[in-house]
Amino acid sequence: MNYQKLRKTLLNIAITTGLLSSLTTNVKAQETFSNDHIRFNQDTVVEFEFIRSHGSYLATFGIKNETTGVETILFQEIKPYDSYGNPIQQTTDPGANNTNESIDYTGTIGKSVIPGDDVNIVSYNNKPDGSVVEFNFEEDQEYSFFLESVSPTGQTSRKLISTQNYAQFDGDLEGGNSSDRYGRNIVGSSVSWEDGGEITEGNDFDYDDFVIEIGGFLRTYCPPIR
Ligand SMILES: [Ca+2]
Ligand SMILES: [Ca+2]
Ligand SMILES: [Ca+2]
Repeated sequence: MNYQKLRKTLLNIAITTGLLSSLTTNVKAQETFSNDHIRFNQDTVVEFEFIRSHGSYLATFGIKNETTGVETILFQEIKPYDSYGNPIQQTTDPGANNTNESIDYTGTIGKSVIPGDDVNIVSYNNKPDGSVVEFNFEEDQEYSFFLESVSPTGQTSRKLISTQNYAQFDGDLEGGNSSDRYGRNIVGSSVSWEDGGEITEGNDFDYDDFVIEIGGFLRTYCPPIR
């Protein structure tokens, strides 16, 4: 059984590859998870939760396996923001981190943001459908995150990589509850992005343009009931 508080999972894949004897033993993955490197020393499934986006461009967030070159989309916008097409002027707040607020080109799951086509969706009763997906990091491979953003006209397109200063990492993959540098409560690791801004405005480094939370707790198994 899994604990109810298990909101996000860091699961040793050995459990699902037939090593049943390991069910009662937690084998802790050694991971590096930062701007510099994303790497695990064993195959590890990690859950990603989309929190909110606040950029006026159409965003796509994913992972690149730097060893193989394979890219996987985790979440993508299907329109630039929730109220796109609504003639009411957006309230913006340049330079302010608006992650918990509903101004500044808000994007939410199911309205303008959906999971990638090739990822498993993880269902939670208290989470919107599609807001949590899982990804299997292969052992000893180097990964990076990317954020693509395209202007509504398609004229401007850019792709940012998490090894640049456009991504902020806060919290800890297995750290449970904590807060990010803006004082927002987070679970696990939070990665928040500056998307480069509109071509006329440029960067405002508000780091709310695309925000996800990753991991949270090590999955713990109870011994089988006899
Ligand atoms: Ca957007
Ligand atoms: Ca903002
Ligand atoms: Ca921004």
